[in-house]
Amino acid sequence: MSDLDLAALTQVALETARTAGQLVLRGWRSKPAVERKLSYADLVTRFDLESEQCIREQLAARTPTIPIVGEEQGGEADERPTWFCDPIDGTVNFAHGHAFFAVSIGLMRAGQPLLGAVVAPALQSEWYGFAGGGAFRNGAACQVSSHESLPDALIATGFSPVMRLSGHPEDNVAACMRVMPQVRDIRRCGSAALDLCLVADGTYDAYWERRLSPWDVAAGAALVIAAGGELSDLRGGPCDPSHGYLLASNARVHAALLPLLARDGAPT
Ligand code: LIP
Repeated sequence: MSDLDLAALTQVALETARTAGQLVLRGWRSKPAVERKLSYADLVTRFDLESEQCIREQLAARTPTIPIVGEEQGGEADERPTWFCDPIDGTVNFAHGHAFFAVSIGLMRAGQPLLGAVVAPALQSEWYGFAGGGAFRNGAACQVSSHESLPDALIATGFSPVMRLSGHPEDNVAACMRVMPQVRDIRRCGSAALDLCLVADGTYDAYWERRLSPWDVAAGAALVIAAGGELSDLRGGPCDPSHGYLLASNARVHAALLPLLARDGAPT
């Protein structure tokens, strides 16, 4: 299989995410034991570890030449196309029995998102697609919304566990306080992968967050591009998923949002 057969590789990512999704669903609402990682807001369960092992075995078997980077076992990315997998994005939700979590598998080359598959088993929903091939939700083609102005916009964001560490200079709360009066409403649902999918299928008009990891955004970022959306960093520059400062939108509200976000200690 050529390593740039994007349609076939999207199918590999989707089938792998479905299998891991079924494994994770068996643990949902089972009150799994949690371990803290960076902080009380950064958790891991045995289902995160088992899901990643399942993903790695499937990808290694079907695409042996493509390196893998994952949230729990890590990995190195170079200029080659590389899989970025998050075994459970939204682990805090999963651990508390909330349905908003997903298995996310994306392929990126040198920071450029190429394709993605995101499976949310408790929501019985899946999103997949690749740049130039379109984006799909549960088998139906989807695209970003057509809202032109902020008062009509539903916007999502999040608060990375890193920033919750005491004394951290960056503050996404101030940005929220600036955005909230300008838009229809804000959502904080706890999974970057799903927030990006909801921009790609037109549910949200935009989503921003700081200090995300490449496995949180690789798949969803590819779907926003495939669905006709816009991606940048918080100053409107090129978005580098390994840097983790991201604004994704329907492209129509992007310019109006940037001035509200490009402050508060954000390096870029
Ligand atoms: C989560 C992100 C979410 C962020 C959470 C957390 P995880 O990733 O997807 O956007 O707000 O704090 O980082 O840790 O569940 O894979």
